[in-house]
Amino acid sequence: MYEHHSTDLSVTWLGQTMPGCLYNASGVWCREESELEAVRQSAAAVISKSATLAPREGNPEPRYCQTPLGSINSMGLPNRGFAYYLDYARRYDYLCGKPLFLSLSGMTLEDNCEMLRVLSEQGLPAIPEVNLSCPNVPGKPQLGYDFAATAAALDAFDRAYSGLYGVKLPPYFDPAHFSAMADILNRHPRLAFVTCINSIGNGLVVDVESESVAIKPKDGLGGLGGDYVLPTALANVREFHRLLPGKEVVGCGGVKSGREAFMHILAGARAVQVGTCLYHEGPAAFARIAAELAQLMRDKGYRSLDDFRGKLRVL
Ligand code: HRO
Repeated sequence: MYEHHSTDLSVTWLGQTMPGCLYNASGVWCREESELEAVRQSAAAVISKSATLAPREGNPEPRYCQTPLGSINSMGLPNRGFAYYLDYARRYDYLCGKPLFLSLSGMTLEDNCEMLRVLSEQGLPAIPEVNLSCPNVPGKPQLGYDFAATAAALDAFDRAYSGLYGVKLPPYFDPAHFSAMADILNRHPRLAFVTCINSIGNGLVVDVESESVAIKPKDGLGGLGGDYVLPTALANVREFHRLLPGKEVVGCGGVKSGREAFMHILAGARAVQVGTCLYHEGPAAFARIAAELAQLMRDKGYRSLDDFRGKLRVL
């Protein structure tokens, strides 16, 4: 006798329940309203392209390249400007049950605070994810690798914004860095989630045939995504899940099927973002990955994500 239980991929966090666990990684399929709406139709939540106060064209092309193992990009923050995404957030159908996140990546701390103040004043249900980890603006280091500057930025965010918010972190590679960053993040009760990870910054893809780099900005240096980053992403998700009790971790990095989504949740992720795979496959990726995750859960006898979230075994 088989008992048939429905598989439940819904996620309750930030005071709401979303219908699934998958959405886009900021940067992918989210620069234009048409793209944001396509994500809203097919994913469980939506996040917009990292916004600067003023619109930006971004870096010269070619600035994105697909490889057999993933992607390299140096987009350089092309975006419509904060007012465009704010206007989208004003008109967003929050009753659809899919949270809207606004990624913010001001060129200065003051720009980030200005955007947060405007969001605070508007009292919209949209949730900020402040990007501390853009690797691709020439001359601008990733804030998340400067611990003192990150601590000061979070203090300023707390003053500028009165609601719950999150940050997008760069990947870390040493336990000393996980623990130093966690100590800083833990001082901020309204910092409700961290998204791990942004692309692995400043990789170099080389084409043997042409003896050339693959993208134009920064003489070919760019952020890596896809298969290259999965184990690094999982390490960051697992470590921050352990080190940030009471906060949520959103997994991002190398998700291209139900199996990688499962790995992120097993490592502790509350929700899972899809970047490189979404870029290559389009929004149909969400239904495919969700169906694969549900099948894997049925095979294992799991009925909800709570049955295995954060339960990765060690030897
Ligand atoms: O626009 C970009 O070049 C970019 C950003 Cl902001 C980011 O946070 N991560 C990334 O891989 N590319």
